[in-house]
Order: sequence, then C-alpha cells, then structure tokens
Amino acid sequence: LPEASSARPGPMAPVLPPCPDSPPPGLVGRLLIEFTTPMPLERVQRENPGVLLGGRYTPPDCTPAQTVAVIIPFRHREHHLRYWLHYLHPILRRQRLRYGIYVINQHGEDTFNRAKLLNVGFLEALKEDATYDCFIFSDVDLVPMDDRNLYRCGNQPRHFAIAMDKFGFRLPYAGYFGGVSGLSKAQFLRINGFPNEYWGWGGEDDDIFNRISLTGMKISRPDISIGRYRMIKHDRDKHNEPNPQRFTKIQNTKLSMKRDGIASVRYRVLEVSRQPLFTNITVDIGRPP
Ligand code: UDH
Repeated sequence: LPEASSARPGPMAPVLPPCPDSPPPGLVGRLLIEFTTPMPLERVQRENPGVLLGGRYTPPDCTPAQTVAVIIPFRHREHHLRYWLHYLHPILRRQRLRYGIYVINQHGEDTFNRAKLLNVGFLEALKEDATYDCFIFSDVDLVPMDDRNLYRCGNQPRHFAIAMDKFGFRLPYAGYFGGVSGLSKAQFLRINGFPNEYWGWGGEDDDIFNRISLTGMKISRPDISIGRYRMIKHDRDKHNEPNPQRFTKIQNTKLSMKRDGIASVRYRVLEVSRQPLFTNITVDIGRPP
C-alpha cells in the first residue's frame, strides 16, 4: 500500500467526530518568529513526532473537513526549509488539519519558474493522495506570525500573506496575490491552474490574480492584524533574475490562460523522496524557449 493510506483511517477505525472549526480550540494567536537560532533537521524531527513519513499528518481525535496539500516551490533553500518546517508543522497541527507537505525542487540550473513548479505540485500531490481538495502554495521563506491565519480553502481563492514585514505589514498593492495563497481543487481547475510561461522572477502571481478575476471569482483575505508574515531575509537567487517580459505577459492573461495552464504543463519527475517531514519531488521542467 502507498504511504498515503497510513494517514487515513482504515475500514475498521472508529468514526471520529468532525474537527471543531471556527476557530479550532488550542490556537495561541500571535507567535514569536525569528531566524537566528540554528535549526538542525534532527531537532525539527524530534519536535514533531506525530508527523508521518513524507510530511503527512492527520488529527488523532477528529475528522477534518478538508485534506490540504501544501506546495512549496524550491531550489537551493535548504536553510529556509528547516525554519519553515520548524514553525509550520506545529501551526498546522494546532489548526487541526489533515495535510501533506510537498517540496517541488527544480532540477538543474536553468531559469527558475515558480508557477510551473506549483502546477507540478498540484498534479503530483494528487497522485500521492487523490483525496486532496485544498492546495496551499507557499514560498519557502514565509512564516505566518499568527496561527489564527487558517491554512484551508473556502468558497473563494484565498490570499494568506497579506501583511509581510518586508512590505511594512501591508499589501504592496490591491491586486497582490504573492507569497502564500490557497485554492480548492475546483477553483484551481476553473482557472486552468497557473501559467507555465513565466521564467525568472515576477509577474506569475499577477497572472494568477488575473485568472481568478477573469473567471468571476473574488479573493478572500484574513484580517490585516492576523495575516502577518515574517520573511527570511535573503539575496536574489542566481538564475531567477527579474523577467523583463512580465509586464506585457500580464496584459494577455485572458488569451494565454486558455492554452497555458494545468492542462498543458509538461515536465519529467526525476525523483520522489519521502522524508520524515516533507515529500521532496525533484522535477525537470525544461528551460525558457
Ligand atoms: N525559490 C527557490 N529558489 C530559487 C528561487 C526561488 O526556492 O532559487 C522559491 C522560494 O520558495 C522562494 C520563492 O521561490 O521563496 C519566491 O522567490 P524569491 O524569494 O526569490 O522572491 P522574493 O520576491 O525575493 O521573495 C526576490 C529577491 C529579493 C532580493 C532582495 C535583496 N535585498
């Protein structure tokens, strides 16, 4: 049997009551987040014994309404990932989620492509567990400062990272949809997923915002006092330079979203590796034309 099945009750398991949801009891609210204490993976593992192989978790005493796949676009950020895992596993556990963590690792040194990696994450998470019905897309360097910012999906696409420290705890602009966002499976399919053609930094989050608006959906956001985030400071990565085409591309979402999206994504999975705190999927997504 695949590992995924161990995260779900078998036929003889007792029926658990639905998880309390509004809000779950046991949340602590505002959190102290810092990135100076060294964070070896062994420590994070030791502190999260309830997390199953591949970074899967199911509350032991109740049945959550949703199953959440958290998708992280990734290359060469092991140091950030350790902090992310250290902070997020306990938060997601307190939020009474059934979830799995998927790190989508871009193979090679060609130009980075965040949105295409997120498309891959959607498809590959569903191959691991067809019951995922909510997808949270999170940058590896963003940690929520409040556990009342619930990582789940609602009846509209959700933007979670609305008040980052680097933007002075405000939205940088009204249509900002970057950092951490969440869509149900149905919402994601309705917009044909994310664009595959944004190579390098920038624009892909605005294209996603356009897709959502063009299909008549509205972005839902937490309260500004709750949607606060700390970003791990870093320099610009190599091979992720600002994409000069982004300004013209985001003018064309209406046309491009029909042909470019989850229905047309091409990639090759090189390795799926179930680690104690996350599933790593290394993928060849090609290079810009
Ligand atoms: N990412 C990687 N590896 C890379 C590039 C990006 O893992 O080489 C992922 C990672 O999850 C990251 C996300 O893509 O959080 C977004 O990329 P980013 O963090 O580079 O984007 P951001 O807008 O920063 O946060 C842009 C460069 C800022 C330079 C500031 C110098 N003071």
